[in-house]
Amino acid sequence: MTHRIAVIPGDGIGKEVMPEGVRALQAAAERFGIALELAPFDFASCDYYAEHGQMLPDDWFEILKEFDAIFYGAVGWPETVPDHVSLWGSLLQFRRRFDQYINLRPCRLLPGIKSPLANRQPGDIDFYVVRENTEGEYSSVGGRMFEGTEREVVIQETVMTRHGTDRVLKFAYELAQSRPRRKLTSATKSNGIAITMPWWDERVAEMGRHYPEVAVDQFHIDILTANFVMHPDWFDVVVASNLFGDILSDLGPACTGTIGVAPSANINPEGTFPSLFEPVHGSAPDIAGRGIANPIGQIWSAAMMLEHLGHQEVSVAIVAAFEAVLAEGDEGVLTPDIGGRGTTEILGRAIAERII
Ligand code: GGG
Repeated sequence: MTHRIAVIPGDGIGKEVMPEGVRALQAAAERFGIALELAPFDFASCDYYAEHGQMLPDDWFEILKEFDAIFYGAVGWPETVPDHVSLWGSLLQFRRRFDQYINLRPCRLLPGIKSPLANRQPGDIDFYVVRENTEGEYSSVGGRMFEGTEREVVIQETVMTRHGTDRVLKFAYELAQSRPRRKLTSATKSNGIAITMPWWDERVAEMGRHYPEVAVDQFHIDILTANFVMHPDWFDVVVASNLFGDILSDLGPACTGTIGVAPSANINPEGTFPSLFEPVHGSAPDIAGRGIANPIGQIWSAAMMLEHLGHQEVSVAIVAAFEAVLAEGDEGVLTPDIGGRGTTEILGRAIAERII
């Protein structure tokens, strides 16, 4: 069986880390005898926008729905396209139209990488953020009135549905139940956001009745971010709304030394539509074009994609490969964000060679 994968590098460092993600995928496919068909696309990028006046072709949904998975890099080039236009014109369309309602973001301190937090060793930080991915604070409900005048009014609604909330909570509870610690943390802010968030807490409690073995706690998002820094070892599975999950899944990897290694899976669990795999990081205009971006977030996302496609052992081999290269700690190989002098390509090649 051949897996058909749409490959979309996107913008900025997305174009630099994607070749290394593809290199790892091809090395793994060759070594484990998996048939992959990789189809590159230039849309969902600000370069495409510059040429066509939109981020995606009109028939993007018809094109991409035929694939088994989408492998994405990063979006955004604010010099040419405002960030909200590029994001809403591409990645958020994919998440919504393909009903990728789970955004699964592992956060793990890897061997050889120094956490900025004192005295943290691999094993001390190992949790998942499960982010609601199609509604919540990322709604397009709202508008502007009296633009540019003294009376200007801007409104944007948070949209939470029982259907959308319960399905992400169910996924998070199932994940927590499958892990040894069986612990779930809910991110809330029900003291200040006094309509949607108390309701979120009620749904967490209601869903918990089906999972009596899972220990549940909840924190307001402000103290939760502080506890990510002070006590990252407390967490096992953290479930959060769209915005809170986005923030937590940048902060978590930052506590593990670099956001450059963090992967993510935008999953449509029913398999009705393709799921999408991308690093957590964005296009990073500040370092784009220098060839120094860390490719591990993209490579780890490739591992998550292969696991999703049923190749657990290949996924494990890819993770083992980058862990081995990190543990060796060769400064000539590692990228600058993790203390080395290497390039995106040098690190990517070293990892691909280690996939066995
Ligand atoms: N590879 C992820 C990426 O490009 N992210 C850009 C971004 O700003 N994403 C916001 C989000 O995930 O909601």
